[in-house]
Amino acid sequence: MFTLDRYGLDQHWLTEFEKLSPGSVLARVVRVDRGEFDAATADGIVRVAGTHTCAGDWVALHPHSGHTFVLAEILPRRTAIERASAGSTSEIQVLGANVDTVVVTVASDTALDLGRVERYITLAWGSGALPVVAITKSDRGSVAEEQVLAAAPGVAVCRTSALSGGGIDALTMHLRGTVALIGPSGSGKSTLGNALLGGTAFAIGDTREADGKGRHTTVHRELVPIPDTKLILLDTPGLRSVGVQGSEDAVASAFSDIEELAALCRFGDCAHRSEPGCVVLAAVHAGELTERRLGNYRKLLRENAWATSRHDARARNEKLREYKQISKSLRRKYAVDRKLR
Ligand SMILES: Nc1nc2c(ncn2[C@@H]2O[C@H](COP(=O)(O)OP(=O)(O)OP(=O)(O)O)[C@@H](O)[C@H]2O)c(=O)[nH]1
Ligand SMILES: [Mg+2]
Ligand SMILES: [Zn+2]
Repeated sequence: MFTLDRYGLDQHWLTEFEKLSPGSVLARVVRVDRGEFDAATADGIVRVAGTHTCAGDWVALHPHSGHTFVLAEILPRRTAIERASAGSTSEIQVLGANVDTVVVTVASDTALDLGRVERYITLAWGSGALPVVAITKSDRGSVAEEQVLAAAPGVAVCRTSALSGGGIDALTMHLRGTVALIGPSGSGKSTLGNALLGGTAFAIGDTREADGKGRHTTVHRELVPIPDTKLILLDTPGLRSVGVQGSEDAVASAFSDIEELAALCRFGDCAHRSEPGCVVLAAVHAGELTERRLGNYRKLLRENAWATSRHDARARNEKLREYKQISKSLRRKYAVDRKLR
């Protein structure tokens, strides 16, 4: 039987839904296309017209003519994976909503890019979900696991092979609720998703031998329940860029080792550049912290601050436009009033 339990329905969502006006239908967004989306309801998957939803959202739908539905409301998100999109716009893109675990895939068959791992981990912490690293394709090479561990303090790191099935059970032990797979194109997200599902729900691409880059096979974010478990997978397309935005806390969580050291520096406002009694620099000199990681920490903090100010500036501009609009219409009204007088 089809039930919403398979899509993670719990008391929280029932309570939120009950606050809404009666007559609507509770559903979870499983896949979004332009202006439309598929949603799971208690009676099965339905196609809905509506925008601004994201895979994983819980929504209220209004029955429309025939068997179609329209979006009535998006229930407040418990977590959201958000990135600052590339380019000059200050848009924030939601990659997944109401996710409990974020699996960051790091492929064994491509050069290890620790800076990129740190970005994904920051994105994951910022979502409010718990990050886990899956080192994929372990049958095709090995990455320096201790380097990955150092780049992701406090995060479980599992070595997996979808080909041999190795490490899949160990990874499953770290998963809870809705599980988003994020990572570069070609890093094996969809293949890992299929291994976790024990079937083939997600399309798999091949890797260009020349540069090891993926082909951007997955184009939709899609939610699929794992049979006989409480887990729901969210496969996502590989990202070309991962802009960090919105929360200093996310950077602090991703670099908790540096934050802990910084708390011990002699000066409260230590910039860890050349200050005496700097514990962060001492760790670098002792070889306990890499210069690279410290540099990336600074970079992500800067980037985060910049994205936040850009976003605030946009919000200010919108407000300003609104005021201008109001004062324009007021002026017009007064002009009319004067003429009438
Ligand atoms: N040998 C081996 N190959 C794997 C493994 N996992 C993935 N691959 C291969 O890696 C390539 C890319 O895998 P995908 O699962 O499509 O990668 P993806 O991360 O979903 O990529 P996008 O959808 O483009 O973001 C495919 O050719 C897979 O067969 C693995 O565990 N072992
Ligand atoms: Mg894919
Ligand atoms: Zn310092």
